[in-house]
Amino acid sequence: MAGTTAFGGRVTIDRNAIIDNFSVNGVGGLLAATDNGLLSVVNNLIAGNSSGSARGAGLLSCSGETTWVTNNTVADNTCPGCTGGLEVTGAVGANLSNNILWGNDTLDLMFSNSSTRLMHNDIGTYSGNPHPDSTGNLSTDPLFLGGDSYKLQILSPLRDQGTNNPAGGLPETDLDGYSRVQAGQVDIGAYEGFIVFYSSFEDPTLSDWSFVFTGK
Ligand SMILES: [Ca+2]
Repeated sequence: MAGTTAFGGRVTIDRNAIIDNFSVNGVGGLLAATDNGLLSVVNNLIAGNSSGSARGAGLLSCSGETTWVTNNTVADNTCPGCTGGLEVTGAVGANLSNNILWGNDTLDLMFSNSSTRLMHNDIGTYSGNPHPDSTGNLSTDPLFLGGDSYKLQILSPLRDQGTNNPAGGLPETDLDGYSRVQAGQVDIGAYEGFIVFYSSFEDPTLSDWSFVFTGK
């Protein structure tokens, strides 16, 4: 999917892969804003986007009802000389839950509203003062599968570390359409991992990766 722009009213950005876009003067990935409705950004992969002068991953601006940013993976976006990650701005504090913001240029996340709630995210670096209710956040290598995949390795520290009760509720599926909440607790990021079967049930160290499936 190409870079996305949405404005006004209720805005829902749900289950998109926004990958490898470039803008000279605008944001690289996603630009979404509203001044009179709900802004909901759920289950998206925003990766490898680049901007020459704005934000690599994108900009979310909410001055309407509220903003839910839930179970997204925002990684490896760039912007030479500015923020490669995601900027969240606007008059209403956003609720960011279960997101990965990792490996972006300079800053992974920036926000200015001190009502912004950070709940169970994995964030490399950020700028801003979150709401004191913020809890459960990590700052650790997600252990992506690698190559073109931003799914989690089976031993990722982000497995089962999300909140099952984020603001706005959990989506029913992950980005691939698989049911959310495997193993009783939601994973952080756009993909919910699960194990189809092990190559050897007696070997929990999973030495044989060729028979281990994660997500798909
Ligand atoms: Ca899980």
